[in-house]
Amino acid sequence: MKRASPVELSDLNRLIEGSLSRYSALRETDPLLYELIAEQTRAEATTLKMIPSENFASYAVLEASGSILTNKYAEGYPFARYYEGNEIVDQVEQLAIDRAKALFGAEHANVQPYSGSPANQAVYRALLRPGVKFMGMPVPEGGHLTHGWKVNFSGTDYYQIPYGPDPQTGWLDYDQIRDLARKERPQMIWVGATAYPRILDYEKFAEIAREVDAYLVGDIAHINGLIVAGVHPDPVPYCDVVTSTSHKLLRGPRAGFILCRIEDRLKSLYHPDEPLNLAKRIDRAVFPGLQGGPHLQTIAAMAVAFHEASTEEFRDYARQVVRNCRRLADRLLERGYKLSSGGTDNHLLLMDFRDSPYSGKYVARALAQAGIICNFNMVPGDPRRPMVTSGIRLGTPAVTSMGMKEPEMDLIAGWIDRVCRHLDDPTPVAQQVRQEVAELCLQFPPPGIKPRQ
Ligand code: DSN
Repeated sequence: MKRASPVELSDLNRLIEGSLSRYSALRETDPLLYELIAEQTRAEATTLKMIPSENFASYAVLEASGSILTNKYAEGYPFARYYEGNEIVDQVEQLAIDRAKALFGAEHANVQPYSGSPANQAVYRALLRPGVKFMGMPVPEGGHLTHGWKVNFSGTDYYQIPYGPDPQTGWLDYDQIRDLARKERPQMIWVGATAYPRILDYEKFAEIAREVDAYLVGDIAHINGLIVAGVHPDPVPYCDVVTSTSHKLLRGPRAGFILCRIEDRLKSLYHPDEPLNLAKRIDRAVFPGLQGGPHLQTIAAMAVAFHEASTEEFRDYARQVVRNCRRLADRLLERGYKLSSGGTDNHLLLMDFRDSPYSGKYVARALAQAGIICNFNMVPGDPRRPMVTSGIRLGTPAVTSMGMKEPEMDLIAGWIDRVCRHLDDPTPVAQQVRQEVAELCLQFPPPGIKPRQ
C-alpha cells in the first residue's frame, strides 16, 4: 500500500485542527468538553468506523443541527401549535415533512420522533392495545430492542411472537413465517433488522400480513439509504407504516421519522373507539402521546439530509456501500471465514465465530486495538450470551463516506485476517495494523473534517 509521507500526516492534522476551529466558543467556555470532542474527532479521522449503524454527517447537517433553532418551543404540528412565534419554524418542519414524503414516496410523514426507538414506540401506541400479540425478530436473531425484546417496553407491554433467520443458513424462511402468522394471528408484524445481511421481501411479508389481518410495519433504519437509492426494494407500497432513523446510511442527525398511509387499511380494527385515520393516530401517538416539544434544530438537519439524499451523488454512494460490503465479504470468505447467510446483499456482514474458542467480544476488542472499530453481535443460533456473542458486525457506510472503494476493502479484509490469525496474542499485530490503518485514513479524510467541496 502507498505509504503516507510526513507532509500528508501534517496535512491531516491541519484538516483536523481546521475542522475544530468551528468550536472556538466551546473551547473558551468549556475546555474540558472541547478537548473530548477534539479527541473523538482525531480518533474518528484515524480509525475505520465499521459499526454499520454509524456514519459521517455532512457539514451542512452539523450546522443545521447546531443552529439557533434549538431555542424554539413548538409543541403541536406545523400551522397548529400550542405556542406563538412559530411562523418560521412551521416552514422548517413542513420542509422536512415534504422532503421525507417526496424522498420515500409516502402519503404522510411525521418527523418529530426523537430517535428510532421513540418512533417505534409511537407505532405500538397508535396501532395496538397493550398485551396483544405481534411478530418481530428478537435481538439475538437480528431484530431491534423495540421489536419485542424481553427487557424493552415492547417485550414487557406487548406479547412478542418471535421469528428469525434459520440458525444453520442465516436466511429468513418465508414459509415458516407464514405458518407462524397463521397459527398465532398477530395484530402487527415487524419487517426490519439491525443485523440481517440479506434483502427483505416486503411483498411476501405484505401477503402474510394481509392473510392474517395484521398491520405490516417496516423498520428501515438500517437500510434507508439503500431504499432511497433503489438498491433495495421499496417497502412503502407494502407496509401500513414505515419507521426509520435519519442517521445511519442517510447521514442525517440522530433522530427518527415515521411514514404511513393516510387511511387505515384495517379500519381501526383494534381501535373501534378511535375513528381517526392512520396518519392522525400516528401523529397523536408521537405528540402529545409520547413527546413534548419537537427538536427543531434536529428536524432542520433532517430536512438537509433528505435534500442531500435526493441527489444522484447520494445514489452513487449507496450503490458503492453495497459493492464495498460485498467485496469485503468475498475477501473474507476466500480466506476461510464463516459469514452468517454466506455473504451480504447490503451494508453489513456478520462474521460467525461459533466454532472458534474466541468470542465476538474478544475479536471486536482485538480489531479495535488495530483501529478497526466494529461491534460484537449475536449470530443466528448463537450459543453465547448477548454480552459475549459469537459474532462481529462490520459495515461499510462510514468508510464509503470517506471515499473508500474496492481496493481499500481488500486491504481491510487483509488486516482483519492478520488480527484474527493472532487471536492468542493479538496486541503486537494489532499495533502494526493500527499504524497501517492510520496511514490509509490519511488519504481519506472523512466528511465534516475534509474541506467542503
Ligand atoms: N443500535 C442500532 C444499531 O447499532 O444497529 C440500531 O438502532
